[in-house]
Amino acid sequence: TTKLVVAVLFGGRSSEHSISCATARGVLQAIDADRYEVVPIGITRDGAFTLASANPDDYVLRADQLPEVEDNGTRIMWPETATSSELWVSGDGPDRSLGSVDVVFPILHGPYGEDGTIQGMLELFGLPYVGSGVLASSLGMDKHYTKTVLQAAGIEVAPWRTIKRYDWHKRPQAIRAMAEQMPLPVFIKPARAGSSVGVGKVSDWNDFAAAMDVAFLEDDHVLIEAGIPGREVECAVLQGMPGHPARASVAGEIVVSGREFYDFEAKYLGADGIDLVCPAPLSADELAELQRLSIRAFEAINGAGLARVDFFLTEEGFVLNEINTMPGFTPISMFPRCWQESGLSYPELIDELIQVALAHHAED
Ligand code: G1L
Repeated sequence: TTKLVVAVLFGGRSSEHSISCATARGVLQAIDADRYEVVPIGITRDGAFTLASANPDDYVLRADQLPEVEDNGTRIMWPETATSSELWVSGDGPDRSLGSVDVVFPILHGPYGEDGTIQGMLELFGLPYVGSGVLASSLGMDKHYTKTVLQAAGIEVAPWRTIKRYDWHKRPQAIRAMAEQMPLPVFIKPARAGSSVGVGKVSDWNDFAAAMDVAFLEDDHVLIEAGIPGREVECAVLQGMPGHPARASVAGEIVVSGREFYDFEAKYLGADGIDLVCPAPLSADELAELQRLSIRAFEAINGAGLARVDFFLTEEGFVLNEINTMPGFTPISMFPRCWQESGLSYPELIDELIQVALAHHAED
């Protein structure tokens, strides 16, 4: 039997270029080499698609040195019609074929990564790919629209207001007065930004304007969100094979001690004061409710492949915080850990995602 060819797409023009490289490292290292052949496609910070190194050790994430896709001069050429899945490479000698690609694993974040644009490109090429399609990817990227859709699906979300940059600059006093109707603390979040960049916690209204200005550096829409007191509990969802329902993992919990909240450094550089606990201590009823809500949220955004759904567990029940269609996916990230605890190892998870992507592509 011949191996399935998996194109792993990573890097890209995003602030999370290095996180993406570190995630690709995990996938390159863990993917079952007896069944899959990897074509590593690195996107440079300038947006060039290159044939990158397949050596996982070239993508180690360290605090003092972040991994990066370097421009080695090669260029990937995509199929010219949706009836071909043959990729070519130029720039390292005569143009040559990389053979037919069976499925693409897009490990990309932020603008041009998980906002649906790469997914749209892959749709145009007719290539099967892992994860959500155009709509869910685009929704998942935007906190305002995600909350709007989930609220319409009957899922409780934290109360929020969305402010446009133009309005903020025109009427900052009125916006502050409106915000002051909410109890403190409030969280200020750019509508579209990855990994907590630009997010601020406001515990004193005198800090409000500065937090808004910081958030507006990341996007021209900013959310003012009520802080929800409660535990931060998460669930990992996997799409089923065609005709089968999505499945939800055991719960994970983020236990913060000594940090204001779970920020970028804490998430990716393993900073002190943050513990990812899995399985999280929940009653059987609480877990069942968490799993039901997570699957409902996944379906409400028309998710495919996978999603991590984050909640606050309050005295009145679960309040959805975020749904992430491209969750942290290194071997030590919450999503793989939740599935590990549910009986699916990291290599099995990668395998499952690829097989589900292929099966659904064959269905349409
Ligand atoms: F392809 C999948 F499975 F859908 C997929 C793609 C990307 C899963 C997880 C991710 N995650 C990332 O790309 C990221 C961790 C680099 C986002 Cl920051």
